[in-house]
Amino acid sequence: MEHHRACHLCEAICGVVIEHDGDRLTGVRGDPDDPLSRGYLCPKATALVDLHHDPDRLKTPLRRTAGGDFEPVDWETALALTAERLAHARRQHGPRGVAFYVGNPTVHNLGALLGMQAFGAALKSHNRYSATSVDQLPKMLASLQMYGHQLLISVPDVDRCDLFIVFGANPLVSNGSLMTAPGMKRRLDAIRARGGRVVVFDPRRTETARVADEHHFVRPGTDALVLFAMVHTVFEEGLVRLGRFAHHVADLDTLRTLAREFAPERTEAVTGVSASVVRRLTRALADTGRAAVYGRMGVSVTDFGGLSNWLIEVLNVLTGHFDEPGGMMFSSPAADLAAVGTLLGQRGSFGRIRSRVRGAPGFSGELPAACLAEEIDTPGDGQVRALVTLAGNPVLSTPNGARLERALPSLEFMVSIDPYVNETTRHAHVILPPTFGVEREHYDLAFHGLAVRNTARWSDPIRPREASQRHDWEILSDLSARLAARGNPLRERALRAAASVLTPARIVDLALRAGPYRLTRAKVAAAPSGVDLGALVSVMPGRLQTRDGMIPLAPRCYVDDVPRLRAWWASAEARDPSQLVLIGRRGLRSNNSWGHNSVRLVKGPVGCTLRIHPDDAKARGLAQGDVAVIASRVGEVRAPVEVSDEVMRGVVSLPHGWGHHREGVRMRVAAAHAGVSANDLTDDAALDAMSGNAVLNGVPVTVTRAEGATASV
Ligand SMILES: Nc1nc2c(c(=O)[nH]1)N[C@H]1C(S)=C(S)[C@@H](COP(=O)(O)OP(=O)(O)OC[C@H]3O[C@@H](n4cnc5c(=O)[nH]c(N)nc54)[C@H](O)[C@@H]3O)O[C@H]1N2
Ligand SMILES: Nc1nc2c(c(=O)[nH]1)N[C@H]1C(S)=C(S)[C@@H](COP(=O)(O)OP(=O)(O)OC[C@H]3O[C@@H](n4cnc5c(=O)[nH]c(N)nc54)[C@H](O)[C@@H]3O)O[C@H]1N2
Ligand code: SF4
Ligand SMILES: [Mo]
Repeated sequence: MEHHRACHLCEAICGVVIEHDGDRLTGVRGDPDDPLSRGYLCPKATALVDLHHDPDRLKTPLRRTAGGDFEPVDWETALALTAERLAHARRQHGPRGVAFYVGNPTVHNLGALLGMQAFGAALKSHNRYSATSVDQLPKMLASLQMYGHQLLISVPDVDRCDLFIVFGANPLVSNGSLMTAPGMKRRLDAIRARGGRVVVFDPRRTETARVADEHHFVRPGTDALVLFAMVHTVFEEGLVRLGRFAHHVADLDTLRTLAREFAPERTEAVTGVSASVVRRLTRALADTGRAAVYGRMGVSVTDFGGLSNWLIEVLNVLTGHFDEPGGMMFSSPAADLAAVGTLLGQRGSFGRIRSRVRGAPGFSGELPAACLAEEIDTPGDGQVRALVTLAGNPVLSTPNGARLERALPSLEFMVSIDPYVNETTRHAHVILPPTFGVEREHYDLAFHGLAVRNTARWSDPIRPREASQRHDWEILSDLSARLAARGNPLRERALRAAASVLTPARIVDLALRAGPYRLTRAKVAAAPSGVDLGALVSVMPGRLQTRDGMIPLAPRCYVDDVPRLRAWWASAEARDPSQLVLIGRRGLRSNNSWGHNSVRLVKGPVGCTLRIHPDDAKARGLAQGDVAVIASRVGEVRAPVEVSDEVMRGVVSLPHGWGHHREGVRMRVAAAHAGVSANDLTDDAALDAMSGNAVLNGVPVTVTRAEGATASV
């Protein structure tokens, strides 16, 4: 039998056809009729099958015993205990005392995405964290500052673009991020086939760089200087082309003044990108009708992620590639999360709250994830004493995860809503495992809104869940009702009744009806491969949400951050040239920290290796297969060495999401391919001070040879 649905493992949301014989999934292939993915599939899709049948995946709630082990308990016991302990912690320690960390899979999970809103409200925590601040926060901040809404996220119209300039993204491996565009190889090939060009700026000659027309090494963390140099060139060479936005932008003169000091001839020594490259590409950008500048993780999680993301938006606006076909456009989703946000008064906010210990800025009610450990291990009023994690693994995914790992056992109570006992959840007192993948219904509320083509697709579950299982949204709404009722049974009953009416399916239906195409859930569900709603269309200035309807080109927070960039620039010029810096790397068969329990995904060459340039290796007496000791301010790990000139001199690359050797982890396949955690090296003290985003790239490290050890790579 065949079951059509969306792959929920990454942002590409590929249409898949799952082959099954009732209870057993037997295979997965790309759905050729899906209007967005058109049959494309990556190797990770096999995890949909493998993890479905994974014997380590939890089906029953677990409770920690006095001896420190876990025992299975029934749902009523687990949920009642959780609600009681959370309410108790809140009473004892106040709204800051209970923290809530929300991980990445939530965005790929309709029920969790919706359920966490109500749960967050019921928990009333003033200590919220998510993977946003180790990822795309600076892009959302730029949207909020310039377009007035954190979810008005511009995406490259790759299918009509003739010059695609990429800063710090590797879509051939990541399959695209803040750019839902399955099959990027095909789409990039198409740009080149129509005579267009692809240009990549990356400290590593990545899989994407290899298929591009041009690749330029850029020193990690220096993109803001390259981008400022491009803005400088736009002004200096008279390349401003505002087109129909000429009367919709503000602060053009402020921007011009700010960019003055960043002549490409001055930035090249530190960035490694020559002035001639900057000038030539800036001219090409301004002179190409359909062009886009796009940036992702590589520019986001650096010391100047905020400035870099702002400057990328600015460049597109300045050169006439904002909201124009082939440029950076906006999707028009059938169910519009941004519109719902506006309706609820949630356009986003910045700097309204500050973290207790170091005063780091909050974004949309969240504090930087890099602050979580110190909020737990620093005594005082407002100290975090209880924690809820939902679909997150911050021990492996946030900077200085080892510090968090040391802090978690001190919590009075911790609950994890998660299908695995992993590096983070093993510290929980209660683990509540939800349904997974094909077991639940699905609609990509977030990713249709980031897609390079407007489509809509509803996925039914393969069968109703077992009576012994709970969906994420059921777990969340149950806990919400118990917490919000505060012991009043009548109230609790009323809240449960409301939740049983306003199910995720019902909410999607309402949002579709209210959306621009006036669809219904039934209409979308009638097309199991999805509904095609056409290419992206221009929507601005109509959808701008800024108060005055203008696009400010120089918002205050960025202007105020320029002196910090200037100071850093001066110090970088004086830098010791032998100092290595660490960057990350994603693998095609790896999915953040939680795909490694699939046998088919971990087989083959070792994933967790340190890549180092031949000259840097030689200077340290390192050869292929040696084990290197990599040390940073916060920690030290050992990894096998791969000597390769694909990384630029002075840069080493280690993937994140590994390090499954930790005691108590119940993921047998992953533990047998443990690797080490890059986030035992990244530094929780190093934030993009302006935005509060984590710094995961450009981390200073030393690398030495581990005596007597070799490894097979
Ligand atoms: N050094 C370094 N660190 C990084 C990055 C990097 O590039 N370099 N990347 C960062 C990025 S971009 C991200 S998004 C973060 C991710 O950071 P996190 O979201 O904290 O971590 P994940 O590895 O995605 O772990 C997801 C967790 O969700 C669970 N899970 C999976 N599916 C479901 C589900 O349907 N429901 C529930 N309840 N749980 C589920 C998994 O078992 C796992 O425990 O990591 C960041 N960390
Ligand atoms: N296979 C696979 N796919 C994934 C994931 C996964 O873990 N595995 N994770 C998913 C998630 S959560 C996300 S957010 C996306 C991320 O999607 P992408 O951002 O496309 O993926 P990355 O591989 O992190 O790409 C970042 C690139 O930036 C480069 N880089 C590092 N530092 C710098 C710098 O300072 N400047 C510049 N210009 N470049 C730099 C790195 O070498 C790398 O090639 O991928 C998603 N897709
Ligand atoms: S690219 Fe791979 S993991 Fe991502 S949605 Fe498509 S099949 Fe799934
Ligand atoms: Mo991410």
